[in-house]
Amino acid sequence: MSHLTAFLDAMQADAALIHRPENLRYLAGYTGEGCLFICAEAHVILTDFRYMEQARQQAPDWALVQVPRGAEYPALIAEQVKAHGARTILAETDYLTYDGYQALAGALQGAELVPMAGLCERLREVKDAAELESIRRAAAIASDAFMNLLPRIHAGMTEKQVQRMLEFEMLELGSEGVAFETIAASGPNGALPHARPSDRVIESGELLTLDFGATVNGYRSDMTRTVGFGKVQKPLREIYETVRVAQQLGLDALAVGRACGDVDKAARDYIDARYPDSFGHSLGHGVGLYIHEQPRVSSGNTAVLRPGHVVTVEPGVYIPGLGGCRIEDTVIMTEDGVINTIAAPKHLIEL
Ligand SMILES: [Mn+2]
Repeated sequence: MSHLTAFLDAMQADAALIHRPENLRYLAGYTGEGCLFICAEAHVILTDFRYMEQARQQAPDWALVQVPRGAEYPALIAEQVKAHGARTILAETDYLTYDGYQALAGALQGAELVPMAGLCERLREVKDAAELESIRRAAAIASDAFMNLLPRIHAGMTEKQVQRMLEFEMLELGSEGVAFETIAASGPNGALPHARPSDRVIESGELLTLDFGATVNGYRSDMTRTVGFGKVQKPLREIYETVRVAQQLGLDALAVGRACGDVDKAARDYIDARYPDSFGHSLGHGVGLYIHEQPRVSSGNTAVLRPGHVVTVEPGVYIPGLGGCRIEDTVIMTEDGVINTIAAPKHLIEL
């Protein structure tokens, strides 16, 4: 079933308007600007001159409406609504700006805008074969880039230098861009889970946490590896080993039918017993067209893992003043078990 067919099946309104770029891509395969109008008897891309030819090529089954220079989208959307007699129209009220919503509501006299409530995002949770292939390719690029990076980095380099090398390598291997802002956190910066790469010089004896991903066909991968330089200090080695074991416990806990919260707990209990209050974020999250999407692998989440879910497993330990460690894989849930898309090793590598 196509994404659009599934959307129409789930759509409990006369029509829907789609504005999020990722959802335009998901439903229409179209990567330009504009919006979608969808109802039972029509599906339409509204865009301007700059994207008409692109829309024709990427979405040959969709009707096209060109928004003329100087014209406003709401008036043309209102024409579609009127032409198809729609009374209730789903809209991405969690994405539209206040001004955009007001303009739309003003133009749609006699029709009612209804919050979409994450409908597209719920459909996107379970990936089909083509989506999984894109994620696997993105994961392979990131993992290969990391392995190519290892022989080329050393103590004395800055976090930013490592970041640039890693991102260049991913682009060389075919990534469309980075999946999100690369994290490169060395020494005490490792205690900040989302540290931004700085001009700090990496020293011997320290750990460096690299959290990064590649993008293929708009689909992302997510991985984290922590590497050591020289002979890593003993307290940091102990942290590393704790995180490594916890990450494996998390991976081992993954199973179709299991609640996400139970997977989080499997890794969290192990860390909490050794480093209380040092693992302050969720174990993982869904990955797809967004780097963070459903399902959340977090404490107490009763949502159940299903075939086609793609989730990360990424425990960490963060000790202010000392440093930290995180290890992360992106995995695919299938009927026959779990596929780990990240091949890079997880023992402590000392460069
Ligand atoms: Mn992640």
